[in-house]
Amino acid sequence: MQISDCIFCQIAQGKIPSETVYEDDGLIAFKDINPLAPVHLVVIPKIHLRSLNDVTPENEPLIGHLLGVIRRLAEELGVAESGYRVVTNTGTDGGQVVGHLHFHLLGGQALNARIG
Ligand code: D5M
Repeated sequence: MQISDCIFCQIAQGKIPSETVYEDDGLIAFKDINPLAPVHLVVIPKIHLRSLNDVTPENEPLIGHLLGVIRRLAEELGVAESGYRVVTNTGTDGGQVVGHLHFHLLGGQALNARIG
């Protein structure tokens, strides 16, 4: 697949619209198009990494920043105290559909074991 065909790269570049809730130089967070919970965000690094398997030591500060942003978003969206789930599906067996590293932030209800 060409990176130019990557749907999340196109969202990061503003070429495809999304319901963005947070953006900075390194990452963007937007509402999942097919929400599985009252709060369901997708948080991605803007650089194209196919999955967690692609993360190198050089990318680790960015991923640490991403997790910090998720924590702050959980607080802002009012789910921090009640609880939430962060999921990154990786590869075929992990159920990854979009081949650009992304983290799901799910919350706003009691999550059963299958959600995410
Ligand atoms: O999940 C990929 C997730 O990405 C899935 O929950 C739908 C979401 N998705 C796909 N396209 C869009 C757009 N255009 N906007 C918002 N959300 C989107 P995974 O199974 O982890 O690969």
